[in-house]
Amino acid sequence: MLGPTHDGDRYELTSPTAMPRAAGFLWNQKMMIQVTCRGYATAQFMQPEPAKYAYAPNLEAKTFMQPEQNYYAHHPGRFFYIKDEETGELFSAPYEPVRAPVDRYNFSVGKSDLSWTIEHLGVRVELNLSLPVSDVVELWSLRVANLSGRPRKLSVYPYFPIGYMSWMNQSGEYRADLGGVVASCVTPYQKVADYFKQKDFKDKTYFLCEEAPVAWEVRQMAFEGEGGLHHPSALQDEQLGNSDARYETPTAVVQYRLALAETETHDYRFIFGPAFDDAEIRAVREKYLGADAFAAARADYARYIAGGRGCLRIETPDKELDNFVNHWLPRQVFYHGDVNRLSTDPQTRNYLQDNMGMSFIKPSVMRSAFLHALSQQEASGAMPDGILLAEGAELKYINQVPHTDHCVWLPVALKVYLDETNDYGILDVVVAGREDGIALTVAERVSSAMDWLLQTRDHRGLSYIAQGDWCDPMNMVGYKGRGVSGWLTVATAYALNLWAEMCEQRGDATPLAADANRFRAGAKAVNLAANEHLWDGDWYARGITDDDVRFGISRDVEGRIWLNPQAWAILGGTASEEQRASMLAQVEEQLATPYGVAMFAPPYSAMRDDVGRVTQKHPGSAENGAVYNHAAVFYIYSLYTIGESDRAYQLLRQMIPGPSEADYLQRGQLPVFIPNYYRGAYHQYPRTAGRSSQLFNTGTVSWAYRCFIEGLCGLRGDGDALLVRPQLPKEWEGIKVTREFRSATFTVSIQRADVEEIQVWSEGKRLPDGRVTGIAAGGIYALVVLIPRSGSAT
Ligand code: CEZ
Repeated sequence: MLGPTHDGDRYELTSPTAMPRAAGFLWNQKMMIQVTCRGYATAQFMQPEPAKYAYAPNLEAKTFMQPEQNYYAHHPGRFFYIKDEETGELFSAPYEPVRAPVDRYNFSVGKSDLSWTIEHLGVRVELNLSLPVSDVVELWSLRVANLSGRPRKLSVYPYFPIGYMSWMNQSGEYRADLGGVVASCVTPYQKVADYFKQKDFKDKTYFLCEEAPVAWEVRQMAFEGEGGLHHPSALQDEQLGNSDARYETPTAVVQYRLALAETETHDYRFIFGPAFDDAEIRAVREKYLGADAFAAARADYARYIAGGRGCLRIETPDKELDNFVNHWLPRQVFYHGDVNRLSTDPQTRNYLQDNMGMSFIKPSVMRSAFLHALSQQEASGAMPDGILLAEGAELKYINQVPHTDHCVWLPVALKVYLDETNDYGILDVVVAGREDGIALTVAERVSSAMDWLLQTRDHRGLSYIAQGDWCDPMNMVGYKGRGVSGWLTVATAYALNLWAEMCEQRGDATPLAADANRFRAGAKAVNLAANEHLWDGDWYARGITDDDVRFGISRDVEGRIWLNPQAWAILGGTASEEQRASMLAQVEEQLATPYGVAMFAPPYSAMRDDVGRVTQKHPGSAENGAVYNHAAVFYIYSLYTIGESDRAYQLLRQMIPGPSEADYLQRGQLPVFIPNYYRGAYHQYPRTAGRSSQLFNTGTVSWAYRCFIEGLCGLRGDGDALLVRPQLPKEWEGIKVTREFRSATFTVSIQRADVEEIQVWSEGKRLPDGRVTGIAAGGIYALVVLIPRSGSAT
């Protein structure tokens, strides 16, 4: 049903029904498209806000990308009907809208293209979608092959629904001069000011054909008639009706009448996308619509994606894991750092963590993102809820709700960057404030953010939550101004310690030495407060409400134990070894599922108005007790920091769908990305537990990649050295790793041996403390690492 190609850089699904929402996605810096195995598609482009060129059949709300999207017959998609002209039989590729059970089906997800092969009625249909590097254009190729050994007469109809473009003005027609269907609209608005903002929008959608069709249909209603999408009336006639759409829902269907000799094949190419005017459409056609141009654009795009290949290749006993880590995980990290979730105002914590991942892929991108974020710091030291990326961009949606955690992510992201690059010079870079023009160094700005965290605490020393922390929808714990976050309190300790550590790296003689002392002391005080007010006997509480009610504690029937406070109490140095032991046991007992560790349990079944909107989400979905991978990966990372290698690895592996067929079916997702969540509520709703959200926007991936690099493989930068400290799960005898680090290449063989402690060998010499120093750019280093046989390394 599902498997990798020989080198794992593609995944192939051979059933259109087993995992109906399974999808792949492609992007460039201007657009993103997600296409399901059955042909439904969601595409967006930036102008500069996310916009569509293929719409739903009714007015769509503008919102962030949603999890668990529903697909329905009229959902936007890219489809190809094939009709046998001699018998009238019909099927469609990839599978929708006809849903004919086909003889052979293959959906193949690559890193820079998606393709399908469908065989039915003695005909093979091959589809391929790719993108160019820098334009908003879908490049579609279609090959129709005769397999039947006799001459055939077919009609071939690409069907690209355009949908409800606008309630003000929409139309469409076939344009012989441009060689395809062009639909036009006016993006609806009411305020005069919006006219000026929108007048340069790309309000045309084109579907262009390399080869002129014999007929077309541009009016959706005329196409479907009484037959519906399963059996459109227009396809029952010999030829499409050549109609247009005049304030009617436009569509793009064209017809080719194809006579194929016994073994003949025929190739078609199409392009689909938005444009401002005819001139742009003509130019795009000129540039892309031809065999050579397609081939060149695909090769360029493949190179572009390969530019995000990351810094790690592993060979472990688990081949499916290797595929994921070597191909798909860095690709998803790259996607996040490359386009910031196609938002012009990414949430500050997302922006920082998504770019943190770029430290492993293109560190210069992280560097400039970090400076850009700091330029939007407020005079108080606070970080805003979102970082504006485009001229005229505004804080929208969740960014209009005050969250108090954004400063925490500065040292967290910076640490990864500095470990990877040793670019401590960044701390002296002067950043002018966007609003006030005040010039401060990076170090001064991070220190002022840390001071803000220290100040924004209550009389007990706990961090205020306002209307949310990392958990966006936890909006009513502190909306009256008193409630505090248990997670943010311990996360503050972690942030302060991290920053103190970075300051200490600069040496005692620098002005940062004083900051280091202040923040170390601050972290201590925060931890004392956390232990006094939040420790509940076996784990840390999630917070204390405006009305002084502690929650996330053993007395709670719902929302009893939350993962984040435990994970970050480990990171922040809040928990003693004894406390850690009881937390870990409780997490295992109360939060473990076969699909990963839940964010909290039990999920809420009804509104709790001193916690907020999170409790109103469906139990087990999203933040209401799903296996929310971002929270899970914080925990995994924390486990690696305390040498809990087996626990860490087990959870990390559970984050990736498969490799058993049963697991794939339950998750319903291909192992080509990590989704933001898998359904939780494992005990309440086992039928849906494990189901993927299919949403590939998630802060999880930069941390997951980090866990593989620095945790599992134990290859982390530390000052001018590479620190080698692998943490293999106990069932592994050894692995091989290639790690690119500071422009050098390390090939590392990690093996179990009769040793007491980890030994790192290079050119026959044992390296003290497992540190490789004197790394030369361009150098190739072969390391042999011996790790103790009994359980995990110390
Ligand atoms: O958004 C994510 C945020 O992008 O939720 C995380 C948060 O840390 C990320 O920064 C946890 O809350 O508003 C909502 O209810 C949404 O559900 C968001 O919380 C959520 C969406 O899934 C978007 O990805």
